[in-house]
Amino acid sequence: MPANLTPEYKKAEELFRQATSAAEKVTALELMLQTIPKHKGTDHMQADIKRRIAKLRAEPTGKGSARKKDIFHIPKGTAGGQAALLGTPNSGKSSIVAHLTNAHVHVAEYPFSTTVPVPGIMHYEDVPIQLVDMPPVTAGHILPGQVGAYRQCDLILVVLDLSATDVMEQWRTCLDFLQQRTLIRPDDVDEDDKLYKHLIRHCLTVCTKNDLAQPGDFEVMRKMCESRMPIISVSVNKPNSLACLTQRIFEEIRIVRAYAKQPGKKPDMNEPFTLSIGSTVFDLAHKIHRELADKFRFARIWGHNKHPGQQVPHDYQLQDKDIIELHFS
Ligand SMILES: Nc1nc2c(ncn2[C@@H]2O[C@H](COP(=O)(O)OP(=O)(O)O)[C@@H](O)[C@H]2O)c(=O)[nH]1
Ligand SMILES: [Mg+2]
Repeated sequence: MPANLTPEYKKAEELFRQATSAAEKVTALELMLQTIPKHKGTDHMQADIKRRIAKLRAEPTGKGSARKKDIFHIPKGTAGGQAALLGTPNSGKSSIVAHLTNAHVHVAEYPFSTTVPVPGIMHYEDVPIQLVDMPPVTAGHILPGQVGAYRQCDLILVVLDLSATDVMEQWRTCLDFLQQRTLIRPDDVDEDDKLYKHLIRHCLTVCTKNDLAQPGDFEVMRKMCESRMPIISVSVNKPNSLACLTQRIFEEIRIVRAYAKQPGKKPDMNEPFTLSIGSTVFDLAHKIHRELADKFRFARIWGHNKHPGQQVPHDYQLQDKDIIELHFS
C-alpha cells in the first residue's frame, strides 16, 4: 500500500533533517508520528519513528556522561518564564541582558563576542524571569543546537539595532531564521493549524539604541513588524525605557501569578506561583500538590471581580495576583 505522505509529514521530515540536537530531533520525530497517515501501509514507518524516539530519549546527556553536553539546553530553574534573545551581531543583545540581570555577559563593539548562551535573572515586581543572551545569528551561520534553545523558551526577543543603516536587513535575517525553523508561523500555514501550535514561539521585537536613531526610524520598523509580532523601542542608556521593556517582557511571556493561602491563615505574599495565562485553579492544585490533585474539591479566592473568599470551581481561570485557598477532600 502506498504511504501517501502529506505535506505536513514532509515538513516534519524537513525539520528532522535540520535538527542539530537530540531535543530538536525528538520534537521533529514526534511531529512526524503525529502527521503520518495512519494505515497499514505506514505501520513499519510508524514503528521505526517510535524506535528512533526511544533511542534518542535513552541516550545519556549532560554531566558525567560520555555524550557531549548540549550547551543550548538551559534549565529554567525556579524562574516564572524564560526569554531568549535573537539578533544579528552587535545588535545589542548582551547589553540588554547586562542591564536587566546579574549575568556576566560580554558587551563589545566587535561582532561575535558572545559564543555561548548566558542566562541571567531579571525581576518584574516579584516574578523572576530568565533572560538568555545568545550568540548571534547571521544568514549563513548558526551554531549546532542553537535552535533548541529557542524552541524551549517561552518568548523570543528579536533584537534589532535601530540606529544601524542595515536594520531592514537585520529584520529579514531574523525573520528568515524564525520561519525556516518554524519558530514562527510560515506564511502558508493557517493561524489555528494545530500541528504548528506547539512548535512556534511567541516573539517580541526589541529595537535597541534608540538614543542613536533618527526620528521616524522606529515608526518605519513598527509598520514593518507589527503584523507579525509586537514591537518596542528601547535604549540601555535610558532607565525609563528599560523599565518599560521589563514590564513588556512580563506581559508578553503571558503568565499569571497566584498566591497560596492556607485556611485560617494569611496568604504567603512572598513567592507567587506562576502559571501560563489560561491556567485554572485545578492546574494550580496540580502544581502545588501533584499527589493530592485528584482530591481537589474547590478553591476560595480573593481577587479580581470576586467577593473576598468566594468559592470557585475547578475550571476557574486564574487572574494575575489572585490569592487562592485550596480545599481537598
Ligand atoms: N548608544 C547605545 N549603544 C548601545 C546600546 N545597546 C548596545 N550598545 C552598544 O552596541 C555595541 C554592541 O552591543 P552588544 O550588547 O555587545 O551587542 P550583541 O553583539 O548583540 O550582544 C556595544 O558597543 C554596546 O555598548 C544602546 O541602547 N545605546
Ligand atoms: Mg553579545
